[in-house]
Amino acid sequence: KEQRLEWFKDAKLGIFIHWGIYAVNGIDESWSFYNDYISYPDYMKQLDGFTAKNYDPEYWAKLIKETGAKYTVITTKHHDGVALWDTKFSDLNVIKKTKAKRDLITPFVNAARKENLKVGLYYSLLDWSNPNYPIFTRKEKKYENDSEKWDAFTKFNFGQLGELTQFNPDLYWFDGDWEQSAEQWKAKEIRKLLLEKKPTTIINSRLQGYGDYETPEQGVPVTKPENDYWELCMTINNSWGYQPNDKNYKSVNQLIRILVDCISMGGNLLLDIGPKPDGTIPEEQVAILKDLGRWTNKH
Ligand code: JFZ
Repeated sequence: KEQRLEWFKDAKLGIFIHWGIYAVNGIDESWSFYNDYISYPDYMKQLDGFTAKNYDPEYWAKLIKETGAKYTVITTKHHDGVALWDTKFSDLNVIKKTKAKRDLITPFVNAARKENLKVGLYYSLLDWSNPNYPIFTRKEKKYENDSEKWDAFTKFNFGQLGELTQFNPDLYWFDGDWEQSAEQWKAKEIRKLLLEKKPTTIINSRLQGYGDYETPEQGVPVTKPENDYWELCMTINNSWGYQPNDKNYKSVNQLIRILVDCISMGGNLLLDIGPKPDGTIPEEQVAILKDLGRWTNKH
């Protein structure tokens, strides 16, 4: 058994947070413009409505702690390329482009640590907004076979990842790896960089084979996954981000059943919530998390 994965093996429950400008219109995170549901300029107009005015990271951390979760993972940048921390590698960040005007990741990391939670950072490897990234939408490519542009993009990714290492996260949750190969992402080098900075950090599976644990899809796996370390990630309703029209919340009984099924096969549940653009957590989600906590704290 690997020492660095020990806390993860025992964690059982984690809380995932998808927070981004997509919460302003309450539409699909990034995919809405990729799939042409909304134009790119209209998607980016959501920057104006993202205020983080009532963002209370201490409250978030306390609420997460109350669920009985041992770790939490927050989106630092989704496929839309909008960074929630003060990155110097792109102006497309909430400090420069939204009324939030401040780094939203640092206070969350600090608050979570204060509650003794392990902290994970979600980072999308692909960035549909970046001019040096080849793919724009389902229908539109920015370029094909341009190694200079791709090199520039790789430098950009390594630059941003270097910044994320400064948060000293316990876990990296990569996403969007499917659009390129391990060689193109330099997945091996990414892993090396992150472990050099922090030998105990762990990496999810979406790094083209260079991760530490398995992430079964959609639902509870029918049989125990082969990897000793695994995590099921799941939405609290049917959306990753905040979508006010999606009232399809899972019941607490359902969630407890899913959690117990994961635990019985040695895995964790990473349950996702979607805060509003002002930083408040929708009341339905707060109620579910608290109810869940009442159960986990008894068992
Ligand atoms: C990805 C994202 O595209 C999505 O927007 C969200 O952030 C989610 C957590 O991750 O979507 C995926 C990618 C891979 C799987 C499921 C959803 N998968 O392998 O099951």
